[in-house]
Amino acid sequence: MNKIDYSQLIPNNVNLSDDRRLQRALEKWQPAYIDWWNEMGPNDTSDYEVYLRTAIDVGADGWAHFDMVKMPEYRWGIFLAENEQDREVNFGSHKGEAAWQVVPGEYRAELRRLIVTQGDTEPASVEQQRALGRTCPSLYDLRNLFQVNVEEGRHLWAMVYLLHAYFGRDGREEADEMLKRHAGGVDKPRILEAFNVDTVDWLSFYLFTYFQDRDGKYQLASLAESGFDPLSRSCRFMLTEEAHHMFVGETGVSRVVQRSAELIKEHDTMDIRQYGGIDLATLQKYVNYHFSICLDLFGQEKSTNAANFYSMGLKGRYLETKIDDDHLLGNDVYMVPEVQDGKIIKVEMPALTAINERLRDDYAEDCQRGVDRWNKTLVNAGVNFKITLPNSAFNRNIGNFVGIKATPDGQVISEEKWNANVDNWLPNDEDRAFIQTLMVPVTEPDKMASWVAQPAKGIHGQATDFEYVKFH
Ligand code: BYC
Repeated sequence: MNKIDYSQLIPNNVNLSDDRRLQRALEKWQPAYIDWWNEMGPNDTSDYEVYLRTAIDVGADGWAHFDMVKMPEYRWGIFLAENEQDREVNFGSHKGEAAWQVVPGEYRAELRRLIVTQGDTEPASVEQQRALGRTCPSLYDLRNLFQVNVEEGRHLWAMVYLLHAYFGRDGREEADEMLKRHAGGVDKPRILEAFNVDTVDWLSFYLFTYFQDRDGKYQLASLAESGFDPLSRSCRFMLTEEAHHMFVGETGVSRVVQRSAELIKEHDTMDIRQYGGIDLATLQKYVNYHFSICLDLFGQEKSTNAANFYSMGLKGRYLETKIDDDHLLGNDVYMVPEVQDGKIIKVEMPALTAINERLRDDYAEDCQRGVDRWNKTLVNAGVNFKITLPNSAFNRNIGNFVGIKATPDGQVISEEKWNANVDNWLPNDEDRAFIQTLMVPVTEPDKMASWVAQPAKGIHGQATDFEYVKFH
């Protein structure tokens, strides 16, 4: 069951050929997907040969195969993680029942909505990043960008499979809509706001893959707990791919920090823009921006949607089965931040309606770990600067802090004070224009742009000067 069948038009490990109707429907969607890739995917890259990994098996060991591939010929397919014998619904009012192999009729709308929201982000990110190839800091980075892009494409396939296989006609319609909404589209934008902003420079790309893909990790992990088993298995395999995206982000920022530290030491100044480096004050502003827009992706602090998804057994908490409680949350409470009398305080709320907030907290804690590692690089280099994550009230557009102006360290301030200081906290036009000046393509093997250090090692045992992308 788990072996991937590559002899099929659509590689899969779900025995697609046993279900002719489904197979035909997906084979009809495939050309539309390829058209979308050619139109909305990485710009002008159809002839490039890229050192890509492809899934060959969903088992724990060595699922990946590496080869030079033209991206439109990448074998996108449908891969579910291995079946877990006797899996149960592990939380909510159906706890203890056998996990569902078909959609529970009474929760159809909610489940479809979750799958559509998740699915929508995947092609969105490819669209957001489509122009980056023109300004890659190295071939190594270019290859990583394309790897991320093809895997986001595959994640769309994962959600489209669920829609086609389990939701009939309206599922197929939703799958079609996935290719019609576009990041930043005027008429049909993507569903979640952070997926409507173009990723216009590589610093933003590293921060996107660090912060936004990490939201992906936490959302997928919560959906991997789902009582709807096909969704759980889809997300479990997606998580194995997601890990590489966050690696690209964490090491990307880390290489920026390292290079900035070198330039600061070499020239004995924090003002390293003139030497082709990214000053740490600007990096901090980018961190503030990306972290705050990603906090919005977790929804409102108080959410009856999230409570319902949980009680229905559709979307759990992060590592649900490892949490030591009753998994019903009938009487539990959780501390949630809000503004009272001009101060940010934490108040008790029923844990059930605070599910989004709990996931946001788990996420923020995870984000901090990488920041600590970047700061260690600065300490080791003898640079006196500490990168910090802004307070959760800073620059928020969803939930309790909408309309509140707060400093990165969590002081509630007036609109005037905000306006007077916002240029110190968030990237302004001049910062973005400066970062753009650094975005000159570097396409010789083993050469690196001025603002980022070499990676510690190459991909899959290859040397760093390996020709990861061949242009034709
Ligand atoms: N933007 O009860 P609430 C990834 C709406 S990233 C716009 O808090 P809920 C990836 C909400 O729809 C992971 N609207 O909402 C990363 C609701 O509307 P209604 C993506 C928003 O449902 C990088 C109302 O506000 N996956 O995979 O609890 C590259 C009330 O809000 C937003 C998922 O997100 C927003 N940010 O929470 C590639 C998982 N937030 O009902 C890929 C699936 C809230 O009043 N989605 N609203 O009309 C979910 O679990 C939930 O839908 C959300 C929202 C967590 C997003």
